[in-house]
Amino acid sequence: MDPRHHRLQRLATGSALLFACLPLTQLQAQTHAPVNPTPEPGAAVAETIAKGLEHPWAVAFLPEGRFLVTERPGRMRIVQANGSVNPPLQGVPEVAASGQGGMLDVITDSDYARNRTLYFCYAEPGPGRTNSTALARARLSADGRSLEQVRVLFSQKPKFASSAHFGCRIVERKVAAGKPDGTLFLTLGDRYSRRDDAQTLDNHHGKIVRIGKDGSVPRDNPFVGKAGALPEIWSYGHRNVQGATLAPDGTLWAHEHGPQGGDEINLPQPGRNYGWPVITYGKEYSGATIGRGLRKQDGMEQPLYYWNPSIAPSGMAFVTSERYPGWKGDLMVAALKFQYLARLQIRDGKVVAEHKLLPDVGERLRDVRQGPDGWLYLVTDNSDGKLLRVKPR
Ligand SMILES: [Ca+2]
Repeated sequence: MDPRHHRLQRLATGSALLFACLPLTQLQAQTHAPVNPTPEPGAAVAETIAKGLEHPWAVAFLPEGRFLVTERPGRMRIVQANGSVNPPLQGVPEVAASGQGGMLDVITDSDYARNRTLYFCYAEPGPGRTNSTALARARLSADGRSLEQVRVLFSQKPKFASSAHFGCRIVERKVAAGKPDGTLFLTLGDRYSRRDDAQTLDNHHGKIVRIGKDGSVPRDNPFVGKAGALPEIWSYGHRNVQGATLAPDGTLWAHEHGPQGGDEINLPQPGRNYGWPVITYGKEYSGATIGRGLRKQDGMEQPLYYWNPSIAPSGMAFVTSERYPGWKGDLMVAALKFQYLARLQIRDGKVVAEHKLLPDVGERLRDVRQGPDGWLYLVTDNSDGKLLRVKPR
């Protein structure tokens, strides 16, 4: 192994110990430094609602306590409140189900009770072996058996032959007083081998885009009318964003997979550059530095928080309910790599503590959402995947 890599590792370990010894007030001053997670194996339990789901990727919520779950190989199913799993919905488009690609995120419209509308994203097949992430709108049929009026609102450009880094979280934007503004955020990965594209605006690799619910481009998007820039782009310089949500104040929060180390949380603002691959707190999987090995550069945003080692985050949700004593306002992040649910305490807009919940689930966690009943729900990334409800012990 590269001796420089050993030195970096020693340095990283040294800083982690230093930060662990600092009181919380000083941690806040260390804006971007990771905090040592505190294991809390006894703080929560996971109740199994349903199993036998094949690589479920997302869970959304329907009236009467029902769930809508995607399965990565290309299906969407309703899970009844009692946990019984319906047959797959009819009318789902063909997906490129390979590697990380397939049927990915789903959300329901804020006015679902009246319009039965949902939005979903997936790996959309293109010519040859190419694909890219697409965002579609559909209506659930009155009998709950099929998707109707399926319409693709957006397709990531360019299509590219890769089975990795699709991003693919959807967030309905809400502005003042929780009022929807008629637009959706969609997160898009860099397709793994197109990382440099994340720094140029003539493509959708490594971007977060904002799209009208009717497929239009919002006129107040930051690059509208700018020569050479695609007008859907909201923010850029991202690697692979598999978690995004709105904070209670309406701010967009997102996390993204770093390479080896350097998973990040960002608050993507319009027109800003989040740095990948020019700046990163991670390294190549070989241990080599990425680019010039920079962590900061003018004109590029620092992450709010980062993980080193990487936890491979997927899904995120703020606790806004009263279901969990002491957790209100905390940010929950599901982890694929170390198979735990992270509870991040936020003070003055900064992460001041991280707690590791549910280490005993023993499966990769793909999504975390808070349901309309105030409980947190998870799906596990497994060929026999589960839908779980989190309860305080
Ligand atoms: Ca970054």
